[in-house]
Amino acid sequence: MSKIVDAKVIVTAPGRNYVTLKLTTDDGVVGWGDATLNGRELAVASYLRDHVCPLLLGRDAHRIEDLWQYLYKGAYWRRGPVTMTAIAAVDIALWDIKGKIAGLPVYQLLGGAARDGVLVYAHASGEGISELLDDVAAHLDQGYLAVRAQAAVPGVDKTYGVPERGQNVYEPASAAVPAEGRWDTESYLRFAPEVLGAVRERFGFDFHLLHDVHHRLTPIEAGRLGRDLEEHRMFWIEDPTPAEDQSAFRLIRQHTTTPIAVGEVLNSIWDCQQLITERLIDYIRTSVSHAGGITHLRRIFSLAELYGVRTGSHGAGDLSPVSLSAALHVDLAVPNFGIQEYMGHAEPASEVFRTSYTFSNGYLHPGDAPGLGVEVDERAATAFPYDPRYLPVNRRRDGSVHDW
Ligand code: GCO
Ligand code: MG
Repeated sequence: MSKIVDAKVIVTAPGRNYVTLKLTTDDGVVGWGDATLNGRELAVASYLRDHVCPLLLGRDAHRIEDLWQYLYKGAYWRRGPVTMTAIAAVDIALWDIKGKIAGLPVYQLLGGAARDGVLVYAHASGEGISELLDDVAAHLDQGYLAVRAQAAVPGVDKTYGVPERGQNVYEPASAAVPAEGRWDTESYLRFAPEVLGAVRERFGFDFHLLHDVHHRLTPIEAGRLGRDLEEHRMFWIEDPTPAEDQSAFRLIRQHTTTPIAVGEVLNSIWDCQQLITERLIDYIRTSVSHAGGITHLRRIFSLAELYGVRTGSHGAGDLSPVSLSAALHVDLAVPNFGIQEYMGHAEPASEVFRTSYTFSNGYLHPGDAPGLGVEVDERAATAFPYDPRYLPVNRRRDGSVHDW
């Protein structure tokens, strides 16, 4: 038995806000978990501090499955991003502890490496097509084998996926309320095939090309986009329609063979049950930190395996390096791995999070340090106090709210 004797929540903003859970056992082992939920950080911090941390003290850190069931079923209120992010943070920290006690990297506890490295895709973007092409070229030069391409839609201010120059975040600087942008579906539907076609024309087909629609379309619009992109041989289009309407994907499927990826806003196996069991998607993108941790993510991925759906975990910069590392351990071990998103983290994140994953020739490897291989510098963290920030809100030309 390794008793949990301390549970602490750390909120820090080195480049952006991150919520980190620190669990300590009576034998002095420390485990780290990511509890960051972009734009709702303090809700998860409170859920942990006020309702979860006190329940952990005195319990055996080795009983990961039992603690997962206890926090999930014991709360009575189920699923949802806040609850599942909090449970994930505990779960990830417990796997970190188990690995450290065993003296093994977490992927070894999950069955060992099923591949030599984790194929990742990078983010390329531009205000216009030529700027995007330069960015794609830069990523291919760095050795990436898969690139996501996003460009600003003409006539639409603030397109998703196009950060301010030189920045690595998709949200505006600190603000007490979210910025509001305009959205126009018709402009986007005309522009997207042109942009992705320009990328293929310039760089050919010898790398994987991805695109994130970010929940903006109706099913029939998504079907049309997928069909228009077929000649560009996309690796996937992501979140073509809002993910919660699972049966909508049937309609998209009837119209296109472009592969579909969904799941970054889903939090449990039940949220994607229909998508997977009816084979409505090709890649499931649930993240380790928003879908109940390593324990629950593995369950989702196992269900997906049964139906031929591959994994494509969310890995945006608003998931902390603890999350990315946990994802890499899972990616290395699961049989139906597809690809891993890798956006990197805006500095000065590396002053707080010391990581051991490495990038080489388009692949990441989590490293062989015991546990997850990420350590958090608590002293450095205190220099970066919480900084309120929000994802933007989208409005259509008539002023009504559209999905961001
Ligand atoms: C992605 C995502 C992100 C989300 C962000 C929200 O595919 O990486 O869509 O960019 O918008 O994680 O917090
Ligand atoms: Mg996305």
